Amino acid sequence: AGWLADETPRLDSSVKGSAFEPTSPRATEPVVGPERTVDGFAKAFLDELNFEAGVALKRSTTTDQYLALARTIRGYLMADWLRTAERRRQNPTKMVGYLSAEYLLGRQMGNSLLATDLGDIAEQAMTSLGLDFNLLRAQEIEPGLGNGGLGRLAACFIDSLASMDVPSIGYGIRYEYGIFRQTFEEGRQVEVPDAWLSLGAPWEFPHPDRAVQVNFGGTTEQYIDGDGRTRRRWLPAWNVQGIPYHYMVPGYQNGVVNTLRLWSARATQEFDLKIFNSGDYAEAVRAQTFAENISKVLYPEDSTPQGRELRLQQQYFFVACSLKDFIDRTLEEDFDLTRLDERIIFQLNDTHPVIAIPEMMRLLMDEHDMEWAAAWEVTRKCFAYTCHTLLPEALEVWPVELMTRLLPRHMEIIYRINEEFLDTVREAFPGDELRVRRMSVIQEHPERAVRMANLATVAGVKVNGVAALHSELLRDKLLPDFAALWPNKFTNVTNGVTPRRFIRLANQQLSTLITDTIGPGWETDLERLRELEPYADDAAFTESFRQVKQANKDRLRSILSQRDGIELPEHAMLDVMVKRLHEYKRQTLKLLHIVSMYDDITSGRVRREDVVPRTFVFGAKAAPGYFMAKEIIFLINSVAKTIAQDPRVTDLMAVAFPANYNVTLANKLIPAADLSEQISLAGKEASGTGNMKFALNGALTIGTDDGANVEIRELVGDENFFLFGMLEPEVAALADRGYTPSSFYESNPALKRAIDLLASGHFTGGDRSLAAPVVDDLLYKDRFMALADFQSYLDAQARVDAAYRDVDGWTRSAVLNVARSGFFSSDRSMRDYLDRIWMPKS
Ligand code: GPU
Repeated sequence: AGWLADETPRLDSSVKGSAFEPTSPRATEPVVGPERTVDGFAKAFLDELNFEAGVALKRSTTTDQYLALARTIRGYLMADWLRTAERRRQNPTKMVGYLSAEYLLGRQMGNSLLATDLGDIAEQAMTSLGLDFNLLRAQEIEPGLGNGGLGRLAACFIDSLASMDVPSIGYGIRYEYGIFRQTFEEGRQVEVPDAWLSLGAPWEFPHPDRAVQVNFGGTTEQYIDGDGRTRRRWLPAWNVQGIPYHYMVPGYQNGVVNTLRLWSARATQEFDLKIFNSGDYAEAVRAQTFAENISKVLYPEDSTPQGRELRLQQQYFFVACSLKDFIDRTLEEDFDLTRLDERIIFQLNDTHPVIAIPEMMRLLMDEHDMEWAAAWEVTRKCFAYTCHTLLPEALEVWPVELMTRLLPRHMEIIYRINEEFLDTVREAFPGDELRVRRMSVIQEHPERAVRMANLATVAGVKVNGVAALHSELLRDKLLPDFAALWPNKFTNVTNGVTPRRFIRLANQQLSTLITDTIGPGWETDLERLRELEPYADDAAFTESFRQVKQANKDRLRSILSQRDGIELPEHAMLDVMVKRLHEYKRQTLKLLHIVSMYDDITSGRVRREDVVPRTFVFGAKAAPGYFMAKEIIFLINSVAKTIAQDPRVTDLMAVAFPANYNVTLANKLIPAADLSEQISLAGKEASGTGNMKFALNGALTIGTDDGANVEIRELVGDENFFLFGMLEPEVAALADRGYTPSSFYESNPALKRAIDLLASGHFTGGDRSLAAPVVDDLLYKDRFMALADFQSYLDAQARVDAAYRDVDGWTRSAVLNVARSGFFSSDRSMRDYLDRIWMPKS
């Protein structure tokens, strides 16, 4: 009987000791990694290749070799990983649970080599075996489990948490297909599925034995429990299981390896058993496909959720798995759940995981026997909410009809949370029913729906924006009623980026120059970059700095030539705009500048010798259903092609739009840039994080007074930043007066010429209709006021040209950008979250 029981796979990890192995003497036995020598590495590599993959070196493919190399490197991290986990378990303290539907990790190999400081050893070992190390590294398909800024921020944060040895765990979804691969056909975006797992997945550790069950659908009912209490329970209609996949999150050379736990959906045993019981094999397999769809693909909308049922299923799926996973962990130490907040703070990365709030209530009440009041008391201490937007269309709302059908018990709980909350509002603001309606978690029009941001704000200990300006606008414009009720709930944590990936890995030459100048250690103490300030006037240093920039440009030229067949001029200012394609980010404003420059040259309005040659680089994916974004991509490609074929301008300007901008390409592009374009309409970009990466790599910013640009400019100094455009209050005032873009077109000759040339069909093979969607939108709608900021932008670009002609002045500014941007390390962001939100010293 024992044998049979052991062979039955466990469905439910609430069985004690199955989700997390109990501590035993065995668990503390020392784990010894391979020897840290070239021979030791080569031997470990051959062991992986021969004994794990079953391939002889002589017969192995590049893929075999890449996989063996990856597995060898992770072998060196293993002892630290097990030790970190054991240390945390022996000394349970409050942890950070980062809940995020997206992690835009980027390639793992380089980061793991950096964390272990094994780069040289690995390279020599591969060379000793006659293998091309860089070719193997290039095999890795980056895990693109995120759309853009929000997902990349999550990846930077977990990197910092590990590098700072903060007890923490990241929870998310293991999408089988990440963000689509972008290709261009005749200048138009075509999406290709991102089968990132197809070559094998050497960085992940599946744990099917630790599966968790997740329920959906059905109804609820009242019943009397054993103690005679009236209670409610959920009678779900169907379920799936979540299989955890563990990823190592290595700290920077500190012996710490944290865990990222991503969930993958599988059909439950119940589905499998139906295969035998019903005899309807095909139906059972179909059901399995249905279950597995839940983690099949990342939704490619950035900041504009589409409200699809599968997306709500994804959100609940990963949140339910994660909460159960964590609660089981605390139960292992016989922890009293009424004190759960002493063990965890869950950070909600935007509204995507906010369904965790009613799920926590359900777990505590329905599964752990707590009363409403006690459950609410602890739940409201376990969550904090980060908002990443100001666009009203980006705030998620879920129709009550859908919510009731998919998660009926949660809908009941949300109603009750709302009832009690609205009582509080009525008490604080008697007779103000308009306010009550505005603040309600349930919206009535255009359809009854749950406002996830309101729910998060009601339940969260804190609500934060992601840059100083954004947090202010969030408090005063997006959620002012909540700020009036709970002024102390609102706070700011300015975003940051990890210097390990975005300086050390991306810009090795600059890193060496920095270390040679100020000594080591700046990678984990980025404010130390300040020590570079005096060198802004040091001839030898600035000469080296310029050489580094030129080397990065040369490397980029060769990458774009090989990767995309794009040939770029050797000496030109490199002007870069890389980010998701979105109207509020205003790629069209950049395009108008390019067209205007082209027009000035071709019409002879400027003398050729007065032109500062520029190379413009775009990188941007459009959400597949976002019509206007795709038209803008087409128009940029059309302009790029026309310019490349016009001998009147080819020595003075070039436009490159490499397809499939991703983390890997960002790492090559950003270090090469001279000018960083951050030109969103003021009040629309919550923060931006690309802007920080550029500044830290010595690019100057041309930007609006928006998001983190505000703080970048404050730190680097006005004279090292090209500010233009309306300020947010001016934008608001213009919107109130009524904005008519055509009046700007009529009254500004340069703008009129640029738009007329675009509209003429000059860039679209003579076909005016191809440019019309973008041009007409600009002339008659222009929701993000590109025309209103056009002249100011052109003026700022003229200042850029003048500044760039002064080589020494420009280099000085670039150095100061690096020296003064240490604030934008994600380590500092994590410190701020710890001090202000996660572990405040009350
Ligand atoms: N952001 Br909402 C996303 O990348 N995706 C989203 O769905 C939402 C916001 C971005 C903001 O647009 C950007 O300004 C910010 O820097 C980033 O999140 C990280 O906070």
